[in-house]
Amino acid sequence: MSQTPRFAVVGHPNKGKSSSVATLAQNDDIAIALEPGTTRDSRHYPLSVDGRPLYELIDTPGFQRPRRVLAWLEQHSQSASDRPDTVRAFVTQHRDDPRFHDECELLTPILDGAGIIYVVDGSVPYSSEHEAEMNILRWTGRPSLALINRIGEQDHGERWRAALGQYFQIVRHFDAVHAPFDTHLGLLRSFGQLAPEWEAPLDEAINHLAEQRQRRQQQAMRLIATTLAAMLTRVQSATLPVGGNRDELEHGLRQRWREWQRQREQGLRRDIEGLYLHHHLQRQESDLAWEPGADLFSETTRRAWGVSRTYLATAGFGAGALGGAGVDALTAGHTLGAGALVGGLLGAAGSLYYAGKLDRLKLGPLSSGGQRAHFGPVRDPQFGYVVLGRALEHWYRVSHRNHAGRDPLTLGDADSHWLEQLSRSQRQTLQKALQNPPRDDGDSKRRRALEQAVSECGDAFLQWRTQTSP
Ligand SMILES: Nc1nc2c(ncn2[C@@H]2O[C@H](COP(=O)(O)OP(=O)(O)OP(=O)(O)O)[C@@H](O)[C@H]2O)c(=O)[nH]1
Ligand SMILES: [Mg+2]
Repeated sequence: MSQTPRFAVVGHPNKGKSSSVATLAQNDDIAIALEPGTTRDSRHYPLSVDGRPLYELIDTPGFQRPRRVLAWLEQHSQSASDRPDTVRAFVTQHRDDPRFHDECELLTPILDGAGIIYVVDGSVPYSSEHEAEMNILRWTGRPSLALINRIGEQDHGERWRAALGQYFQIVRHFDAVHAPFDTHLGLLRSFGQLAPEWEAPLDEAINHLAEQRQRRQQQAMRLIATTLAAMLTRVQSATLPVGGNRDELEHGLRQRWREWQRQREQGLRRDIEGLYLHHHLQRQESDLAWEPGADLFSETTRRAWGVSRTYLATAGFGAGALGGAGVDALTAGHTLGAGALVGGLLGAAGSLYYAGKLDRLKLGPLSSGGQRAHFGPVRDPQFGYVVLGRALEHWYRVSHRNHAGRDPLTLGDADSHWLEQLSRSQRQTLQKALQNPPRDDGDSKRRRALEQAVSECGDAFLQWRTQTSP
């Protein structure tokens, strides 16, 4: 029997059952709420990769009358050998009894062959009121694992562990909202230990999920590179009629150019969220803003930070701001703490604001009279760093967010210190790629160069966050 492993997630009301299902099934459609009794009926949530189901989780309502149920079972059982049948008989007899609706809902998938995942809240003290439901679950005779999910601050995990260990084959800690991806995989490995026939499919599931995570990162970096190319090369055009007001036209084009950039960035955010199956995520992020006077490579900023021109150039940044001098040409002494300063410089100026140079309005003749006016593209590669930093921060947060999370995703100013993880040659490659973005779909050499540079940035960002996060 090579069935997809199925697990019914059961427990007391309001202990994080739906949260555990949402995270492990990567599904943010599932209702999660502070009120007990949010889940009324059992629902199946398969997790598939490339259309292939790997395992299935079943969200269930919480136990309502476990003592009454256990009393009934004890009355109707002759010996330990008939206990699973007695549970089945209970469900058959009470299926239409509204008093036991929740118990019948949660027991049915278990009787149909699902494994048991029993969820408790480890932040509240253990109490024996759970014993009736744990007994009922034991009576089903199905493979079982308990999860200690801490909803609040306090930790009563040890007492819980002592009690749960008497009823369940395996006991694990799992924070459905915050557990990192590796912990999800570790938990799946534990599921595989519950029954011999589940081991191979769950090992396979783990491999598929790990590969999928790698693939998603590559896809995300490609999406970011494509967006960067579009934003760096954007030209806004319009027709200036004979006798039209040039300043007015330029002002209008500038506004439209900025609005287009904002929309493009928002589109990227949604694409990345879609890639990671976060369809209902609420995001709070300041729009990309253009602030006069925040020019990162202005003389004032440079002096304030005590950075030399040589430093800026050798660190691989700001070559564009140095009168177009090629990065390769500049190799002068750079014994200073280059990385730290670059990070500091970019970080301090705030990643939110961009105040670099835009081409002025360009005008060309039209055969029908009037002139064709073009605004953009942006010329300062600093713009690329701002867009890239914001995009990587968003990608990191989305890719590390569990599907049980219901808090809005708040993105502040991105910190640019991740740039320090790049080697000097990687910085230069990045700088070149941002200065020479692909201009159209056919520009494959430049496109590949930008994709490669962004992909290295993704790894650097990840490395940096792993070092800085607790
Ligand atoms: N901080 C934190 N909160 C959690 C965690 N798990 C659940 N919660 C919160 O606890 C509350 C209940 O979570 P649910 O997942 O809806 O619980 P449930 O067991 O499915 O509840 P019912 O369906 O009502 O029985 C929600 O407000 C969750 O956000 C967790 O691991 N950490
Ligand atoms: Mg629920």
